[in-house]
Amino acid sequence: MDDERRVKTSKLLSYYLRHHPDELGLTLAPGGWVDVEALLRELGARHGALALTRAQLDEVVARDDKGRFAIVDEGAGARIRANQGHSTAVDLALVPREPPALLYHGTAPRFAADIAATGLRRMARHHVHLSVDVETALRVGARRGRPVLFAVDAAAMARDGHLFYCSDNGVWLVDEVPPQYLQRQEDG
Ligand code: HQG
Repeated sequence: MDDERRVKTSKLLSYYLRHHPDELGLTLAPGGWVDVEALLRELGARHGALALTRAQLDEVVARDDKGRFAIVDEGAGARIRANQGHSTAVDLALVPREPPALLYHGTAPRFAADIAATGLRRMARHHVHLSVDVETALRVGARRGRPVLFAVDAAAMARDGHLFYCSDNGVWLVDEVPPQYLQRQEDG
């Protein structure tokens, strides 16, 4: 499968598995899982040009640049999910974990003043997304132009009772980051 089609398919999977499973007549089971066969059938019915074989789906999942999806293939039929990033109501069955002392968030200049004043909010997603390293955070922020970087004092937040989760693809998730735990980093 060429890169363009893989990326297109990954975006389509994100759309349905994170945000609009209902549009394919699918319901996310706890953990965000759906039946692979049902997904392939419904995708084929609605997006003929992008119809996928199971092998092609496996390739999209395996080669996704951010590990956005997981497939488990055991027992009663294979299941697939998006590892994080949902806006639709789903219980991802995440288990709280102790975060690294520092985490990072990259964003756009136009949001920086609000964030510094009111903290990070989860906006349309289930959680605020944080990165383990500066480079990843800058890449997330650069989706919206020149990135602005905040460091998050995750150790202090954890001490103060905030729960952190880590998705299977290494994104740290938290309900909110109040402004006192944020430190805007100098622009590089
Ligand atoms: C901003 C991508 C104003 C926040 C990435 C962000 C990530 C505020 C935007 C994942 C705010 C929300 C998530 C406040 C937060 N005032 N703006 N108080 N609090 N914001 O896309 O973290 O490709 O929901 O800074 O790699 O940018 O989808 O979050 O700019 O992992 O797999 O509101 O999405 O992954 O935007 O990105 P998003 P995000 P995927």
